[in-house]
Amino acid sequence: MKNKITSILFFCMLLFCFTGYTQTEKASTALSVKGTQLVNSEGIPVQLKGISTHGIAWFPEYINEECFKTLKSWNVNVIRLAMYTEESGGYCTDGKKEDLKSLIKKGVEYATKYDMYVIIDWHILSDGNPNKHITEAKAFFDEISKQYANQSNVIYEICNEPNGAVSWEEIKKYAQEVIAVIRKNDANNIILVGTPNWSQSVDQIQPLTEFQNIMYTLHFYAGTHKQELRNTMKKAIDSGLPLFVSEYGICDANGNGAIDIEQANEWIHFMNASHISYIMWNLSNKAESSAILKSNQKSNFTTEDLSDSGKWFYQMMTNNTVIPSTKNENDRNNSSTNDLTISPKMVAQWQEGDKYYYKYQVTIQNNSPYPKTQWNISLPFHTNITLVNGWNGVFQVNNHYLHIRNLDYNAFIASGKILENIGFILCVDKNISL
Ligand code: IDC
Repeated sequence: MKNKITSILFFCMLLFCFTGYTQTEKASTALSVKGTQLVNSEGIPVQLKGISTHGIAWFPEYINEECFKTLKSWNVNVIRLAMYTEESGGYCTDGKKEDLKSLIKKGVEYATKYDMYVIIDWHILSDGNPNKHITEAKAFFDEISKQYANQSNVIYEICNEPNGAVSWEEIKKYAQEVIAVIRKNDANNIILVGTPNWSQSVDQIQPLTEFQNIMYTLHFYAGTHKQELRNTMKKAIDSGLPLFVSEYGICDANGNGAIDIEQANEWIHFMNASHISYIMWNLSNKAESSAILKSNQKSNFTTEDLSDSGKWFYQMMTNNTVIPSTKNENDRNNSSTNDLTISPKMVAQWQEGDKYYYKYQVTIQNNSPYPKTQWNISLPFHTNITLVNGWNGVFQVNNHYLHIRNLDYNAFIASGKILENIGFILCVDKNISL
């Protein structure tokens, strides 16, 4: 009986794993918050993973369509548009408001075109207390939320990182006023609220119970923030707070210094286990270790264009170490999995000795207007897996991922067509802890 329950549980976890699979998550799906979890319109948990721009006033050049397309091909499903409010070029200081808003408009347009979520980030930093520019914030979010009320892929982040002596009570007061303005125009889209101490003190939150679809942000930099902050985060989640990591880096909190891969991976492991969304800082080639680029390339990046943070990010997002060559349009169509809908389905399960076995069938649909002449897909599981058998593909297991690529006879998928009959059997230890 216990075994049966465990195997049903495992079955559910695998299903959950696939249904929450980010590559098939459509940005057109309206999100909402259920308990601590971000869910899609069918109530299925969703994890957003992506990258934040640097300040759009300083690095506007990365808001270009080809760049967003490139990021989408890395499995990015959310882009954060960071608009500083107070620093030089800031929205509330000497920034050109119309130029900044038109960059946001372009960013939302490109993200939408490539079916990604997009966060409009009111990036307070040196201003410390969000109330300092509350009048401008209300006017800005009034205009923006009127514009995007019917676009379910838009998320509003109303104060990046409150800091200094600002308390949760002061942030809450700010949030209540700004959210009330947004909610008059847009009843549903997700709103992210920053927390005290550079969005780390999630233990101080008294939730904004009068509004729906609110999440609270936690930010970390793996070189500085470690197990202690993860413990704080875990406690907050356990107490029922919906958290969203709208900014993290894998270097020091000053955005520079050595990167800490071990801590970075600890964080990713923890956030995946808790189904928390996370967005890396930053999409630029500034000479600082948090920037993911080191060349002047503005899209179609190669491995050589990436900084160490960028290489880690690409590998974390795609499970590949090297970016496939995009020499010509034809190659690009063939190497990206963007346009493929991958549908794995468990068709049988059984137990033998101390192992559980699961048989899957996979279909791959080509949604692009072009034929695919090769394909390469990755399926994530919640635990390390062992492959027992596989057919109609070349299979490779890497920890909890199963990679499958075409054989010669099924490399070709015409536009709009579905490839069937790919399948595999995997097994896991029955003492597996999920
Ligand atoms: C940093 C940028 C740096 C810029 C500075 C402005 O990386 O190039 O000069 O802001 O003050 C944050 C902030 C984010 C910071 C980042 C790194 O949200 O704006 O960016 N960081 O310091 N919180 C923790 C770290």
